[in-house]
Amino acid sequence: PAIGGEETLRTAIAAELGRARHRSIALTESVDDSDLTRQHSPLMSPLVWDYAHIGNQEELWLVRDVGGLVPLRSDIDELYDAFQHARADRPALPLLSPDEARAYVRGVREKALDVLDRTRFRGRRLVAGGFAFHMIAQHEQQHAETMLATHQLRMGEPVLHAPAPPSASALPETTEVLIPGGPFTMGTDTDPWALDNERPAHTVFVAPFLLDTTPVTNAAYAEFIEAGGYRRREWWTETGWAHRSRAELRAPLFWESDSDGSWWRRRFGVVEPVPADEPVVHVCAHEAEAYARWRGRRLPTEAEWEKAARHDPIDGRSRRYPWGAAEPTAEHANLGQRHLRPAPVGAYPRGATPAGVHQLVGDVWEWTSSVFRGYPDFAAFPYREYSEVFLDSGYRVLRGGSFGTDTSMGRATFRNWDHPIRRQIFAGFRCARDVSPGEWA
Ligand code: AVJ
Ligand code: FE
Repeated sequence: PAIGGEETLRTAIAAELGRARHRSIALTESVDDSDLTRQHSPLMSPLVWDYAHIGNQEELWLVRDVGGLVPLRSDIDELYDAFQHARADRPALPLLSPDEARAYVRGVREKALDVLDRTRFRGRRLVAGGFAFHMIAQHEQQHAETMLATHQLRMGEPVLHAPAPPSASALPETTEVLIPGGPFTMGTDTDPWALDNERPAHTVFVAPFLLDTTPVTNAAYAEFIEAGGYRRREWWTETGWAHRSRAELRAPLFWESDSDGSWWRRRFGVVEPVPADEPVVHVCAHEAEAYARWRGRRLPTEAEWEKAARHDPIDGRSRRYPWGAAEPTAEHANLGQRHLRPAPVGAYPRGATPAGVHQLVGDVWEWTSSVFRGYPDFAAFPYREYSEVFLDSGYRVLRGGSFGTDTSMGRATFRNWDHPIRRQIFAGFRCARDVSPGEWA
């Protein structure tokens, strides 16, 4: 930013940190202490671990590294280092109690805000443009989505409440659109919020392809089930079929069928009929691939997804968001835990790309066919454990964010990744296909 903009940036950062804290407090104050310290699934940490871990990362980066201050608690670093203890082992650790964790994160935040007050966003790369503060705000928001997924796994009475998302106001004109072939700029060198794996900007050539204008809906996914999707081996990859058999997959996670064949789902403690026109959520990459093959489709690659979301064929540049440069509002996308569910397809016409691809950002994370790799000349920054240690290890890239993802991660360069078998994340998918010669000429 311009030097005169330092105060503006400082105010914006304080607001972002405040928003993140507001959300993690809401997610932890809605349940009692036993719910905070219990493990709701072996895939997840106890909520109180996420909460203190958020504070610990903020202490490591903002208080100690950026601020050069003495540790508030150096004795607990090891407990909250995600690489020291597997999630399943975390409940047995001598963790801070809920009250101790609250006092700790509050103490860290006070110091971090002092550090913010005297930070100049120049010179050191760690703070240039506000980077370390943006990174920590996004880190807290990422854990807020993880905590939301823990809430979804939690059994018991509903404790989280949110208004219903908007209904469909304008369905896309077509079910698929042609994304023309040619080069585009993937990733970024300049986005002040971009994390290491989104860099550097580089040119990628993408062959022409057809992309669905919406994510796959529950109704469409139910047709796959009714067509024997889970019983017919021919739609599955070899790895996918082996997993489907071992895990006895029969439907998306949290779905149950009635004796009359209708589908119900449990969503944050509420059991409700599966809504036909919402994007399907809580499917793994193998289920997504089997569905796509059944429909004569495939998943898009990560580069295809990003090109559809960013490339402006008129000026040849890459946009920050599918709809352009405007920051995401409630009109653009279902992000930010405003609604505790995906919105029906067609609910966000203002968030569509100029070519007419809807809801690329928000609602559900979208599985891609790409393994999580570093872009050419990837350099870990500021720590290897954010991205580098996960590269080239069979993690699958997911794009676009979900209803549980904060708006600060709604930019179309943002990359998420997980094991292809994971279903507790808010993940769905959309389909793509090659253009046959002569078609769409
Ligand atoms: C980017 C969502 C895969 O939760 O493992 C949180 C984010 N990294 N703390 C994860 C993250 C360090 C990460 N994902
Ligand atoms: Fe973390």
